[in-house]
Amino acid sequence: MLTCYDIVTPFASGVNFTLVWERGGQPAWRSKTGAITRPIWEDMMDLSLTRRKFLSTVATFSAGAAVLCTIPALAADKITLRMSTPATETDSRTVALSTVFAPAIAEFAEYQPHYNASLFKQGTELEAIARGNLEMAITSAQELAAIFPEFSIFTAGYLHKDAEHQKKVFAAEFMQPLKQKVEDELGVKLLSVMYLGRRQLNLRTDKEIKTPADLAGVKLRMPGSEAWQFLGKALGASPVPMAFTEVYTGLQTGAIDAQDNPLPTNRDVKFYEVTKQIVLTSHLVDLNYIAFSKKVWDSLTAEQQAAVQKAADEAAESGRQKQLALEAELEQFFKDQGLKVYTPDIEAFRTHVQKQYLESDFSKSWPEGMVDQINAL
Ligand code: KDO
Repeated sequence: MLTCYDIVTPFASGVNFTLVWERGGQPAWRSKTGAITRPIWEDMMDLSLTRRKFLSTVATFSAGAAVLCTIPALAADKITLRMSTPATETDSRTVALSTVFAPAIAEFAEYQPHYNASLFKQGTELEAIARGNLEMAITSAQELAAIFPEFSIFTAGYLHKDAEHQKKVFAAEFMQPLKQKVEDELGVKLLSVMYLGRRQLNLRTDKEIKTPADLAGVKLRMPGSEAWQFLGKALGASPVPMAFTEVYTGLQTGAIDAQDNPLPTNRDVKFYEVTKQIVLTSHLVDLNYIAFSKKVWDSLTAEQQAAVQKAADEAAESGRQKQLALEAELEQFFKDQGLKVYTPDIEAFRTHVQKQYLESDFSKSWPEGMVDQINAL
């Protein structure tokens, strides 16, 4: 129990009460002797009293009574931010969150990461946040597209140019209504964009892949959602849905012939141990968003919100720089592991993939003129 301040209440003038906040409980009035305890809402008629309202109440009352309130005792009552992801704890994005994001907000929040989809299955995190069962996730445009079809624009192959372009798109004016919709309708705030990297094809077979036609019949694992499956098809392969955490075994047993992920991911989860080649298609400059519960966001003070936003942006930047550096050096690493690493006919892939997207139902949901706006950035 945290004892706070001596204040004179407007409800019991002349009587000196101590306002107490019980950890995980409710604020209450207590007499100097500790004899009377009654919930504050009996006085305030406010059943939805939050900690934030409690603080402002204290400020109001104390101003009237000219008694100083000190807040520090309440700082011990931190919020918990559970974050669920299929990624490992050594992934650049998760490292950035635990080493940059978490310490920056440690004063008022306890960051609690859960890796390898150990808390929520890949693709179910947004719903978990919406239901109040999770506070944070590293989500994808493909997952958002399953709820808001217009997000499929960011899942289209060969659209984003590079990491900087992703940042500009996320910060662009035209992005605002989309972010707002996710906030209003799902209760999820997209804080910042994280760079996952250029997705490359990674096969357990050694047949050379030069054009989309060479992928005919290749069982290419893609994550579960429709937008991901479409990308696999657009590349010319036969897409197979499979969770990220099952891919290594899928490649090892031959349940799938190939998977696609950026080079840093391929190294992080050791896909090179069970594959023979990496084809540098760079078919998707992939991103993730730092997703944050709107309900939790609304419970924070303006200063705390600013701190969370800043911490998220700094973590995203730190992760981005690490991924870029890794991408630059890993080609040699895979060659040293005995894999073939080569560039196919990129123009053939680009033309094939872009045509499929423009002719698809996905493109019908894209906001008018947005492809041009993205290309113009
Ligand atoms: C994957 O399942 O292949 C993928 O790369 C999809 C991404 O959106 C993201 O979920 C990622 O997995 C995980 O964070 C693991 O790196």
